[in-house]
Amino acid sequence: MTRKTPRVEETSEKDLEVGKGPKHWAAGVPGVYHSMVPAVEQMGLNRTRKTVMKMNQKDGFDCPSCAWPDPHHRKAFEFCENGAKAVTWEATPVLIPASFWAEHSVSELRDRSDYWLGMQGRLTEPVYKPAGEDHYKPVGWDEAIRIITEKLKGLDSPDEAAFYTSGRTSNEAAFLYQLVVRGYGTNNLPDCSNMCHESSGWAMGQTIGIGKATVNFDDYANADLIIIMGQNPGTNHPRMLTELENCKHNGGEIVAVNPLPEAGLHRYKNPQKVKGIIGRGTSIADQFLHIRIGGDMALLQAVSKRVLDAEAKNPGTVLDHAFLAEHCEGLEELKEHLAQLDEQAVLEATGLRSEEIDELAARYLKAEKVIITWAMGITQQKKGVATIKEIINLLLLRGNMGKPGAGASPIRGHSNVQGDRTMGIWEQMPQSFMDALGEEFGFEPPREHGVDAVETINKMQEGEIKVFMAMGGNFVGAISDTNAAEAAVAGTEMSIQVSTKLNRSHVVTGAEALILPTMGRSEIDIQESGEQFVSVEDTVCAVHPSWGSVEPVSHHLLSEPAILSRLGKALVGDKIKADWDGYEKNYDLIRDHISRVVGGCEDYNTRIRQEGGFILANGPRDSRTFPTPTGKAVLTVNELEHVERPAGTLILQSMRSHDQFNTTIYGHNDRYRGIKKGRHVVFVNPDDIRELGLSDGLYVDIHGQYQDGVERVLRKFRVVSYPTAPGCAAAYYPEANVLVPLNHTAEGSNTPISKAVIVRLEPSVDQTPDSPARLHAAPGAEAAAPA
Ligand SMILES: Nc1nc2c(c(=O)[nH]1)N[C@H]1C(S)=C(S)[C@@H](COP(=O)(O)OP(=O)(O)OC[C@H]3O[C@@H](n4cnc5c(=O)[nH]c(N)nc54)[C@H](O)[C@@H]3O)O[C@H]1N2
Ligand SMILES: Nc1nc2c(c(=O)[nH]1)N[C@H]1C(S)=C(S)[C@@H](COP(=O)(O)OP(=O)(O)OC[C@H]3O[C@@H](n4cnc5c(=O)[nH]c(N)nc54)[C@H](O)[C@@H]3O)O[C@H]1N2
Ligand SMILES: [Mo]
Repeated sequence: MTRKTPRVEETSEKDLEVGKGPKHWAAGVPGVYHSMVPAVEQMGLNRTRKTVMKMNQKDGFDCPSCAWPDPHHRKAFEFCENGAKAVTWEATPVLIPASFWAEHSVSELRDRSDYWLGMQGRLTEPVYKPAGEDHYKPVGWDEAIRIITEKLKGLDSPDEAAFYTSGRTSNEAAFLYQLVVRGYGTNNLPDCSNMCHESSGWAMGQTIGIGKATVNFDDYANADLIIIMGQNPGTNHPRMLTELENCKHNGGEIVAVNPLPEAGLHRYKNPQKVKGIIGRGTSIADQFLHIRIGGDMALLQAVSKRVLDAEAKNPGTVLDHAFLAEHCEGLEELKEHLAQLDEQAVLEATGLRSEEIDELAARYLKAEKVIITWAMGITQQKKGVATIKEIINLLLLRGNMGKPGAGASPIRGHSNVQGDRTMGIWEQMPQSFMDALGEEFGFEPPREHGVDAVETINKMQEGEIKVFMAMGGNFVGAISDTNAAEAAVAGTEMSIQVSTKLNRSHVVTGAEALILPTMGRSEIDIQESGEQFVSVEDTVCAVHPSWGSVEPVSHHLLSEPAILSRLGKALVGDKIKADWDGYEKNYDLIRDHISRVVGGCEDYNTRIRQEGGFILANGPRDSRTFPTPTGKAVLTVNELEHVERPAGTLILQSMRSHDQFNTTIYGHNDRYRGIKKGRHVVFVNPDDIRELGLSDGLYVDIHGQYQDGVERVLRKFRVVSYPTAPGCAAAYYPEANVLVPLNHTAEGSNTPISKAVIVRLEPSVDQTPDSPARLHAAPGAEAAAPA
């Protein structure tokens, strides 16, 4: 079954094709077709049947793509095009052969693209790169664990190591990981969430007492109004479109707020229905607000002000007075603050007309049940935390929380990023969690907070973090300021990656480096006590089991819990009361601990086995109880600020194409935006193209304008004339990370501001399409294609 020599062409941007602007519909026949062809081609019919069709089924595995929840009544095909891509990429029977490591030096691999690296196939054996050498070489599992343990035990302090987690890690692995790390003695547990929904966690924690969505799955279809802000569900949460369609069928309205007219927000053809396949599909957004980047805070304040003005005109009829009196505080301060709101400043910040804001306010006032959803367009902003607090303000004013069809709904990214946090993957877990952990395992956990993602790079730069371990993910590829980050990692003494496939973080390494290959979620996990399952939590707090369904690609692989049991035994051993050998044999033993340590997870082993799992309790959603210090939800006052754009510059956001999962590049097309065979593009509004003296199709160098003396530039990106909001440009992540300064982070959450970087576009010296594109330079050097 194994094809050992992948046919992968290195990327070249010379064949780039640009179509006619954004598509107006998403999914439909092309969606299903596009997903099945590569699956069958790469895995064969049998493996495709066992993977794609087992995804999100009750006896199957949780789709490893996004965190969108599953419906109660599941169809035979409970997957989307991008879920199929994710599982094909993971379950591919293409393996990296043992000869690979001798054939390719690490420095040679550093010149390869993320796409090429990922397409080499699955990692199957642990490999080690000694200091001073340029090749990884195979090592046994025992030897790998010994090398890591020796290094960690030799550090002056456990705080000289950092332990990253990406959001695919299961609850069982996450719980074990934080136990190993805290047992070792540090809270240095940065995670992908630091770069993702951290702003949501902070804003919601401070206002309603919990950093999670206050809605259930059924609420989407039952809302009168759903406002979608800074999110592109057609690409990143495609199954959400079904619920939006259901909402519309039930008479609900949908408003999209986005600087880009994204395909799925406009028209949707449901691939699950014959009507969707042949018909025109459902038109999704009733109103589209073409907002300027970073303008959401102003928009939300302006809508809240209109709500308060309506109340002043007809006292007693607009606000939910009973709810506000019983459950909220801060109303008077908010009223006073918004009375001063300057409409001119709002129009400038949003780029919208007053009438458009009036229309949104009218829709909000008409609706009895409102959900506001959001994702990276809101969180990865300087004012991300404040903007989400304004979302909460607007919802609270009319009691849109803790009742059916209403609530706040951050839509998480990675499939288990929320569960990882619940299990203790956070550098700042509350002391109550530490108490429970210490009690359960008979030790004193470290109490001081650890470092987040950005602080990890800062401390590497200062030489204070010397060892970096990652449970999945691609930290150097995902974090901002690529060149600085790569130099920082290259300056460490050891880096360790637990991974399924190769990526940038395996080739930009510490002096010593290890790769520990692991099983993916689609694979059957057999241990001494029998077949194991793991569990995950989705974006609406539903916790459910996930059973692998295909043979692992190699029997040398260990599961994540097995790797961690072995590391825990060697590194922490009997310093704490833990049955390290037992955890690997039987994951129920890990879940027993989770029952006793993690709030809301009591009787975990029983409840996870109920059909469909269980839903974690959530005070604001279930009973309008707000676990804040005063027991009330807090309406907050936030000073308005918008992104300044000096003359001659643009505000650049970095986003995902339709053919990628974060730093994993599946292919080079962005179908809904009309881009084919390339990624080095910058989308610019036609008026800005004219004003800046550029032209559609011109190659430009994108210069970052952050004033800290560091030159940040991406060379030779093609200008694509596109209906992005005036003054706003867009390019793809991770390439654009070169332009995001490390310390350019959101206030309060320290999340990199990936959605608003000020840039200047200069025509490239070389305007020929056929010079090879090279994105990655040596760590520390300017990342550039040949000039
Ligand atoms: N297929 C696929 N699925 C994924 C992922 C993937 O890479 N591929 N990634 C997963 C992860 S980890 C995450 S976090 C989610 C990400 O899901 P999204 O947040 O949808 O991802 P982005 O592509 O970053 O899109 C951000 C959206 O915000 C808009 N935006 C940018 N700036 C602003 C602004 O100032 N205001 C407003 N209102 N909008 C703005 C952009 O135009 C874009 O539509 O998706 C998850 N699902
Ligand atoms: N400029 C810019 N930067 C961004 C963003 C942006 O919008 N713009 N988005 C940010 C966001 S929202 C996020 S979440 C981060 C993402 O940051 P990460 O989560 O670190 O990155 P991914 O690309 O999702 O990680 C992919 C790698 O995970 C490994 N992997 C896949 N499945 C498994 C598994 O089952 N087990 C293990 N152990 N490994 C596995 C594979 O080796 C794969 O190469 O990036 C952030 N960075
Ligand atoms: Mo994310």
